[in-house]
Amino acid sequence: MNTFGQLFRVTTFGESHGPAIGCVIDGCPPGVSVAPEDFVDDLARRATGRSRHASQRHEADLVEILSGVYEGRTTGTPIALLVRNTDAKSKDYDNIAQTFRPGHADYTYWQKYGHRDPRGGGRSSARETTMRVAAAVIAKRWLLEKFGVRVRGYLAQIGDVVPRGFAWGDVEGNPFFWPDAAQAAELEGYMDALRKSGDSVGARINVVADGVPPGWGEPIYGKLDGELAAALMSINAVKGVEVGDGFASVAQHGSQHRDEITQDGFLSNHAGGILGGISTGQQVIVSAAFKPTSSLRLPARSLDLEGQPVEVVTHGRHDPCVGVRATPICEAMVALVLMDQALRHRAQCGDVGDVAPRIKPGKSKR
Ligand code: EPS
Repeated sequence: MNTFGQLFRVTTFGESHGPAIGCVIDGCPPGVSVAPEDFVDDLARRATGRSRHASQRHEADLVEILSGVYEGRTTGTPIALLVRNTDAKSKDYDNIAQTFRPGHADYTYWQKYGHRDPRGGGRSSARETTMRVAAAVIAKRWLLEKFGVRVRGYLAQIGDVVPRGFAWGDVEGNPFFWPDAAQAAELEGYMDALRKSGDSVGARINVVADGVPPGWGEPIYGKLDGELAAALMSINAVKGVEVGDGFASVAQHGSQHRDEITQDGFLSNHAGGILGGISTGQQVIVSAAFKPTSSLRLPARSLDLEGQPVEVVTHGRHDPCVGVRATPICEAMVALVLMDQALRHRAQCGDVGDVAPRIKPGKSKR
C-alpha cells in the first residue's frame, strides 16, 4: 500500500538512495494555484542538514512538477512531483546489509520480502516523508482557501523535557518547532549532549487544525479520528497516537470529559474536536509519539543473515531524535486526511448545507 486517501489519492514512490523520490496525486480539484517555489518552505522545515540537531545529509529537496499543472494551476489530472536524491552515501550501509539493526525495520522487511534495498533503509527511510509533505502543500492551500482551515504543529516533548510556556509565534523561531522560545538554549544543550552520547531519544508532536467545519468524517469505518490515527501511525517511528485527551481520558469521569454546550459555544475540548468520528467544528487536536531512532553508534547485539551473533554499530548521518523534524510530517498527514474527508463530505452531503443550531467552537485549548 503506497497509496493514501480515497478521493485525494497520494501515491509515493522511491527509495532513500535511489535516483529520486516522488508522488502522484490523483483527484485534486482543478484550479488550485501551484508553483515549484510553493514547496520550498515546508520541505525545508522537514529536511535534513538544516540544523546540527538533525541528520547531516544535504539534499536540496527541489520539487519538479511533471504533470497536472498548467499555467500555474492544477488541471484536475494526476499531479506528478519529483525530488532527486543527490547526497546519498550508500557505503555507510555496507555492514547493515549483512545484519539487522535492533529496533529497525531491517528485519521485518527481510522477513516479508526476502530481498531488500539496505541503502539508507531503502523504502523504510524517513526520506519518503518528503513526498507526503510535498503533497500536503497542495492540501494545506486548498483547505485554507476553501474553508479557512489551518493545520499547525509543534514539538510537545523531547525525552522528559516539556514546554514551560506556549506561543504559536515561538514555534517557527527555533530548529525544534518548540512553543517556548525561552527554552531554546536548554534544548540546544540537551540535543548536543545526546548527540555526543551516541544515543537517541523519543518525542511527542501535537497538531492542531483550526477552522474545520462540523460534519467531516465518515462513520463507521472512515471515522475522522480513525483515519487521523492511521495516517499518523503510517509515519516512520510513530508508536502512539492520541486524539483530544487521548489516554488521559482513562482516568477521567464523564462529567469532566464531556464538552458542555452553551450559546457561547463548547465550554471545553476534551474530545479533540471529534465526536462519533465526525468533526464538531472545534479545533481538531491530535498527538503522535515517536520512538527513539534505532540507528545508533552504540554497539548492540544482533544476528547476521546466517543467524550468527554479531555486534551492530551504525555509522552515518542519523537523527538523534527524529521528532525534531517530524512536525511538518505530522501536519502533512493531518492535512491530507482533512482534504480527503472534505472532498468525501462534499461528494455525499454537499446538498445538506448548514444545519441549525451551529455551536460555536468556544474556548479552545491551543
Ligand atoms: C534515515 C537515515 C538518514 C537520514 C534520512 C532518514 O539517511 P542517510 O544515512 O542516507 O543520510 O538522512 O533522512 C533523509 C534523507 C530525509 O530526507 O529525511 C532513516 O534511517 O530513516
